[in-house]
Amino acid sequence: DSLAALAARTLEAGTLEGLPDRHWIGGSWQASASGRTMESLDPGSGRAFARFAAGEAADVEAAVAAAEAGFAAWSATAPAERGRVLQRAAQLIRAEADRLAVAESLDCGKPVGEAAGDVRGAARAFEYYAGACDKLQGEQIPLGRDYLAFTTLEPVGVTAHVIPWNYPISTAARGLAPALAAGCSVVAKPAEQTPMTALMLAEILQRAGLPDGACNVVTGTGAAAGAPLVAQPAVRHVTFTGSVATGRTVMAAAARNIASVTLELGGKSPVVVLADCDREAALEGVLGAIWENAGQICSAGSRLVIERSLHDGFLEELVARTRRLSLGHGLRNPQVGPLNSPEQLAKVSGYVEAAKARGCSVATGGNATVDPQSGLGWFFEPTILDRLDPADPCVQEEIFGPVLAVQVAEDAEQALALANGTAFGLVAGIYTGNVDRALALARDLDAGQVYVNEYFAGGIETPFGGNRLSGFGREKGLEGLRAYCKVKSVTARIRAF
Ligand code: TXE
Repeated sequence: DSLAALAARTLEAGTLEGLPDRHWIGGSWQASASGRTMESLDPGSGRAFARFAAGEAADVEAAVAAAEAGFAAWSATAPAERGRVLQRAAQLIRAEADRLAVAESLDCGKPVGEAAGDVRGAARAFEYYAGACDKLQGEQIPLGRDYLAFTTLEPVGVTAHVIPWNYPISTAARGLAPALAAGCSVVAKPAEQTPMTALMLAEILQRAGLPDGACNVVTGTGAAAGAPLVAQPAVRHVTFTGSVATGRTVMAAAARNIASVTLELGGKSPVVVLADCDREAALEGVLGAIWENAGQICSAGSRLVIERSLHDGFLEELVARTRRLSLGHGLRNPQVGPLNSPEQLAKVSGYVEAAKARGCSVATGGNATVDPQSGLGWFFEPTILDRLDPADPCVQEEIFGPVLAVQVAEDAEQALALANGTAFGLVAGIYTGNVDRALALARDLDAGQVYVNEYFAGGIETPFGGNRLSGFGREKGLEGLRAYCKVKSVTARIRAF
């Protein structure tokens, strides 16, 4: 098919023609004020495939100024017309899906089939929020006959979106679509490892009819471009997805301007598998929860919490299926691609080497590796660490790679305690055939979202976000619009005439 053909041509050429190489500011491509550029690296080979602008404070200031002008135009656009623009954006994303997916795979390393799914999800985000533009209604508040009181929802203004490298187009879309739906303008700062699809999306939005400046994208490092962006006084809301450490810095910067923030930080999400589950569904669920995007997912099911009576046979089968996973360059569409960067590979290796040194049981995998076809790239074998202690660093800390930590529970009650036993609270999965246990666990698990009998169930319609160190605020769903709206209440006295 056309996606496979484009992926094969791109793999052969080592790059994709016509990739963006500058910032998108005020409706056009702009070089950095400094003239500096950076290299984009292909994680499957380690080779540079493109250059892009290395943004700094001057570029950020230009983008925020453009966003202020863009806000005036976009917030004055009739809601139904805003909806049409976002709907056209969804159509254009679908029309250009193959190219977006190949660019995403090349930039991130992820299997091109997964990237195609991310692109479909991005189109769906614009479609979903397109329908919300003309439904952002306030309320009428009863104060009796002599008053008329109502609320209006106003866009908060210029919003900043700091995007990580693991799901670049998905994260951009799930932030930009609701912000634009609410009438806000946006400045996005994609991760320096993966700037391509956010830039492509900005140009698509322009073609869909977005006014100049309503969407801007500045590329560059977190320190040089991200930090000045989140510190801009004109930025009224910051949506950040990334590490806990950077989340703290971003929140502190926003606090100086009393700007609001949405923080979607890391996780160490448990998949609780009870003895009464549908074993096949649980096996597939656990596999997908950790091997998708090579485990580089904030909501990865990176811990398997399993009842002892099921453990031995389940693990044996899990290991067998894990060993059968294909590994390779993302553009060949394997089941598992490379890690995104040498830094990420070093982080994952560090955790697993330390676990080995502590004497942890490695049920499968455990080593850094390369693309079997080219001998290149930043790969790590899908790894299962069995019967870990609840205090083990591989249970407590986000590894962000293809490493599954297994914890054994005596019963459902202990499974709940183990599942809740980290500082994170992003996602939890449950596999059980017992309705009471499913509902009790769904109630008691400390997580922003719970999946019952299908990990990653749901979509743009279902709110997503974390508790505790996983952050706060909710993206996706109608909840995801709240961050971009400010409520005004108007109370009028009606005097006799
Ligand atoms: O994250 P950072 P990194 C976790 C994961 C990973 C670790 C480190 O465990 O191993 O974080 O990854 C921008 N002001 N997650 O170093 O620093 C940066 O340019 C403003 C989980 O890549 O958080 C990028 O665009 N912005 C996660 C974005 O922040 C700054 C996804 C994320 O980078 C900045 C990614 C600053 N001072 C990593 N410093 C998830 N929740 O899904 C950096 N940035």
